[in-house]
Amino acid sequence: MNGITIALSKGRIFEETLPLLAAAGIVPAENPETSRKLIIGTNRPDVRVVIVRATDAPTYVQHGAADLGVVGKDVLIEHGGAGLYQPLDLKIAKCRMSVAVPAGFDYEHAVRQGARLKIATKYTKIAREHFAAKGVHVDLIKLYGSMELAPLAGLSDAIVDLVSTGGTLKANNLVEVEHIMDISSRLIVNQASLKLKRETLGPILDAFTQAVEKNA
Ligand code: PRT
Ligand code: MG
Repeated sequence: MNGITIALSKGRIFEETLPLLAAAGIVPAENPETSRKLIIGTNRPDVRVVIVRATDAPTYVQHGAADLGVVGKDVLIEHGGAGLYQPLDLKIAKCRMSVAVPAGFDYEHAVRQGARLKIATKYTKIAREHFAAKGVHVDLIKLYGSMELAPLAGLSDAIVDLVSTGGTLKANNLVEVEHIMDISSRLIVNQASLKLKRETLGPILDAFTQAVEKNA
């Protein structure tokens, strides 16, 4: 296929990518929130969007099933980024990766004491590197969602999770005790597509770059 396939997850990434696509003259024909279609056409006959799980976007682009994708830095780090060209921080879907504990748990004290901490997270790579760099011994417990529940149910001492407004932590009586890194979404491009489809991809990448600069 000579056209361009763009991998997007529905929700905040789809919503926040729309203005960037518009800047490149691309308008999806349907909204994935209301349509059940997984392949969505656009106003351009040579451009389509595939709707993927957020964590699957790097896989689609890596294997060339999509030429372009938009993915959170969190997902990209956990995936590893092999075979992906990462030309641009889109500065959308911003949040931060943090350590959080139940209110009342003295995290600093536990760390100073050299306690072995149980950490529940979906982001095992980021968590492992963070605690290794601090020299803190941890047992990582891999979860796939609702990390906030883990310390409340007695599964872990702390969690490593994404925070944006802080509302979810607050509602569950958890407090942020450490900021690991700022997160935003990145454009990812299949390395072969970049060479073979340069004529079509080039102007799209340029339009994205200009739109991001304008938003800064
Ligand atoms: O939801 P699903 O299981 O389908 O997949 P997903 O969670 O991977 O996808 P999605 O669309 O929810 O997130 C896609 C990307 O958005 C993530 O990879 C992040 O890079 C980015 N992003 C930005 C966020 C948030 N902000 C965010 N707040 N992803 C998740 N959250 C969650 C967080 O995990 C926590 O449960 O929202 C909750 C906290 O929000 P606040 O506002 O209460 O602090
Ligand atoms: Mg989610």
